[in-house]
Amino acid sequence: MSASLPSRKRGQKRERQGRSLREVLRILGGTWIRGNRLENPAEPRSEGKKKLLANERSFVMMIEFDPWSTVKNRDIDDEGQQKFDDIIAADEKVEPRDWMPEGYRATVIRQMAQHAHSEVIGMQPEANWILRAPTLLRKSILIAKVQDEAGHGLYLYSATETLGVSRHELEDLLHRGRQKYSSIFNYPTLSWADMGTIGWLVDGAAIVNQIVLQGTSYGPYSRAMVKICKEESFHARQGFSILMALTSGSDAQKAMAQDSMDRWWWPALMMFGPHDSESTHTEESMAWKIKRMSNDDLRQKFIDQTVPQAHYLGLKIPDPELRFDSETEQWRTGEIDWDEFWAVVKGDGPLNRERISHKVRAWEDGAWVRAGASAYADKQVEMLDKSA
Ligand code: BYC
Repeated sequence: MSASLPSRKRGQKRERQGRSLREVLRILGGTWIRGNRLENPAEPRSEGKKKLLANERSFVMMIEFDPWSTVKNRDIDDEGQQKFDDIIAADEKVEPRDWMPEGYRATVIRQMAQHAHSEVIGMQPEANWILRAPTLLRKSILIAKVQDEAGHGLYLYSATETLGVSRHELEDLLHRGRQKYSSIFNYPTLSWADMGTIGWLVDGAAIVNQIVLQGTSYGPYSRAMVKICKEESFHARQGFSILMALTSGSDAQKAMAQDSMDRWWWPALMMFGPHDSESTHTEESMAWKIKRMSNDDLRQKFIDQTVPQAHYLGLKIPDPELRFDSETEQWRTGEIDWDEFWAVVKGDGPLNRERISHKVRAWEDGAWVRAGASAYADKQVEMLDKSA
């Protein structure tokens, strides 16, 4: 896909900056502050005042949110814009110290936050099977995998923090349903075979996407991807190993593996997002080199690598229209159920409510740990001050 830089036009300040502040906050899922009033752009104005008290905390958070500083500086940066354009054109990395258009910053925050949330919410379906893993070895591997996902979330929240937004703020947006996480984690894990299928298909899809994201233009995101990809490849292999064991086992084990394949195949294809023609962000994100391949191209890459693996396992792909196109040497699938996809993305999947309420509960239950850690950190600072 070829696209020119969206913010390149000179002499048109507003256009060059890409989006209005209201739009930036909408992308971030944030709150709009007008004078001393606080309101959510998605809600009618009359609700604004009522929200003031309820949202006091997020008011403070949004004030601290760095996009404001970019917005304040919106008129001063022809030189910054030129440097930014040069970095993108030269395929170099944009670093936190660099000036960047507010639309770029907001898009990177949105994507990285969504990615971090996915890693963290993604722990839930697998944690469900830690107590029921069939052997001690499988249990310890699964624990290590789930722990890795927490680590991935932390790298990604840390990378996002370099853009002036804290993990706490992002989690708050997630808890209030203002930011998303991957649709795939709203499906239930009904059997042990699902641990294999998640590793093989879900981590497999994530790797296809993330290998390409190593080349993303935002430096901290790109570097986080390198370590994450290494760990994800272990995850995919452990999933494949579970399925190898099941598909070479008893008839009941084979049936369990096939049932799992039947349930996860289509949701795994949905992980890559809507068709390019329906994708809101792809064109701009590709021009800014945040995304390096489009949703459909990544999905196709995943399909082409996965179909032969399914055949090797002796699993049937639940798609009567699947066929090999010998001209392009690619596997062609039937159409994804986009109604299902959008229902899940909009919060109506099988487990959306459970996933978020579990996450919020865990956050609330952890309040005493955070309080203890802060008190300890304050004490350390006090002691350092005294000894200085
Ligand atoms: N689910 O314009 P588009 C893991 C939204 S975790 C939910 O194409 P974009 C693992 C999209 O946000 C790895 N929402 O978007 C962890 C947008 O809505 P907004 C997870 C989706 O961003 C634990 C709208 O639809 N990987 O491996 O250009 C255990 C239009 O879409 C989805 C990542 O997060 C979806 N599937 O492209 C095991 C990868 N798809 O924001 C494993 C990083 C689309 O305008 N993210 N939407 O309201 C990306 O690469 C990109 O964000 C996407 C979407 C390709 C996913």
